Amino acid sequence: MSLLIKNGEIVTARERRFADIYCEGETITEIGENLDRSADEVIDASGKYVFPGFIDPHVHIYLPFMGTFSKDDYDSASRAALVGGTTTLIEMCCPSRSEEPRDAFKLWNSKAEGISACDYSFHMGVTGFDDSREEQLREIVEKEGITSFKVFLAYKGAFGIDDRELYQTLRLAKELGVVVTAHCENADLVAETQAKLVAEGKLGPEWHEPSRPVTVEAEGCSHLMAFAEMTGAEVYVVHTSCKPAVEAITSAKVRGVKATIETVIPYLILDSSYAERPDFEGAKFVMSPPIRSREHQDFLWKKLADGTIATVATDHAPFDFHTQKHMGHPDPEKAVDAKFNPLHRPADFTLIPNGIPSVEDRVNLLYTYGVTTGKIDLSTFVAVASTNAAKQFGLHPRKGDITIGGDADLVVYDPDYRGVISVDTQLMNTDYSGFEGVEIKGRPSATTIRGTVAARDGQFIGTPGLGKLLRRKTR
Ligand code: DUC
Ligand code: ZN
Ligand code: ZN
Repeated sequence: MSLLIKNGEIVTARERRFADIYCEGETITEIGENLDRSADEVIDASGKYVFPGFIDPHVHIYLPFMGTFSKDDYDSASRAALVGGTTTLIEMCCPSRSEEPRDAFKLWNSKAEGISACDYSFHMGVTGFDDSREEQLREIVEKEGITSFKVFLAYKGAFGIDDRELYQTLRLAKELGVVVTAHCENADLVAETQAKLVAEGKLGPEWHEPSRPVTVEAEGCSHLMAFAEMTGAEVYVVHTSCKPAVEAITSAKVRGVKATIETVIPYLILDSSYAERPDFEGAKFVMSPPIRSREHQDFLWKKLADGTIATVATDHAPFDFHTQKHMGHPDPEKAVDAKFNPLHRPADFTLIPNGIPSVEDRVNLLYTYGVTTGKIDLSTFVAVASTNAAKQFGLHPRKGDITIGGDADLVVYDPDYRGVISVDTQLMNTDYSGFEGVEIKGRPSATTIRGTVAARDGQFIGTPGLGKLLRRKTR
C-alpha cells in the first residue's frame, strides 16, 4: 500500500514548506517538491495544511471512578480521536489501591488491544507502593515499554497516594528514567472545604470550583516540586488550570527541578461561569481541577504562546449528563441513586462524576481559538498538540513529526471548513457535548494512521483493531 499527499503546506514544529509526501506501507519514505510517483492512494492537499498526527497525552477511556464507569470504549474513543485528527492516545491506567499493577496493566491493555483504531500507550498509575508493586512496576517499564507513571495527589481513599508512596515512586522513576505525571491538588484541603460547603447547604455544581480553589492546586504543585527536587525525578504536571499553579512550577524550574506543564482544552475555551448554569446544567462542566475564570484562561494562552506550557491535552473523561452527572443532583426527585452515596443524604456536587468529553474536539478548538485568533502561531499549535508530547513521552521522531522513516500519521487539514460542535454529530459516546454550539473554523479533511486513511471530512473510515500499543523510550 502506498500513499501520496500532494500540493499541501507541510507544517511541523520546526518548519513550514510546500512539498509532497510519499508513504510506503506504514512509513514516510520521501518528502519533496513535485514528487512524480504513482501510488495506491493520492490525496490532493491543495489549499490545505499537512500536520503530523496529533497526540493526546492525557485521556481516560476505561475509568472506574466515583461509583460509575466512563462512557467511552476504545471503539468509540478512537473513532472520535481520528475524526478529530488525533492518531495517538496515551491513557491513564488507573488501578484502585487494592489492585495489583500487573493485573491493572493487563486489564487496561485488554480494553484497547484488537479494538482501537488508533495507536495508544498508557501512563502506569501508581496508587500504592510496596516491594511487590515495585517489582511489578519495573517489569511494566522494561517489558512493555511503558515509560511514564501517573500519581494522584487528590482523590484520597481512591487513587490518591501518601507522601511516603510519592517519595518511593519518584525515587524508582528517577532510577528507571521514567517521567512521573501527576494530578496536583491537596486532597485534605479539598475534603475539608467540600465538607464545610456541604454543611452550609451549598450543594449545587456551582460550588465545585470554590471547593477546589487555585490555592489548593498551587499547593499540590509546590508539594510535588519539593519531592521532585529531593529525588531528582522528572515530573509532568497534568491539567494545569491557573496562574498560581503555573507559577509554582516555573519557580521550581528556576531551582533546577525537571518539570513540564500540561494544560487541557476545556480550560482554554470554557470558564467558571459554565458550572454556574441553572437547572443543574453546570454539572456538565464539573472536572478537577475546576475550570477557572477568564483571567486564568488568558494567562494560560500567554504561557502557551511563550513556551512555558508544553502541551495541550484533553483529560477526556466522558460521563453522561442524565444518568451519571445526575448522581450529584441535590434534588432527591431528580438525583440518580448511586452505590457511591451510602449515607442516602441529599446528593451534592461532590458526587458529580468529574470529567468532560473532548478527545474529538481538542485539535479543532485549539486551531480555531488559538491559531485563527492569533493567540498562538501554527508551529506552536503543532508543538503543543503533537510534537512536545512525542518528545516528552519517548515517541519522537516516530510520532509527532513529519520525517523520513517516521510513522505515516498525517492530518490533511482544511482551514476553510466552518461548522458547529454538537452532540448530534459527535462520535464520543456521551449524551451531551461540553462545547455544544461552539463554532469551529477548520477540521481534518483526512487523517492517516501508519499510511492508512482512517477519517475523511468528519466520517470514520478506519479499521477497528488496527491501533498498536506503542513501546516508548525511557529518558
Ligand atoms: N479529573 C477529571 O476531571 N476527571 C478524571 C480524573 C481527573 O483527574
Ligand atoms: Zn487528574
Ligand atoms: Zn485525568
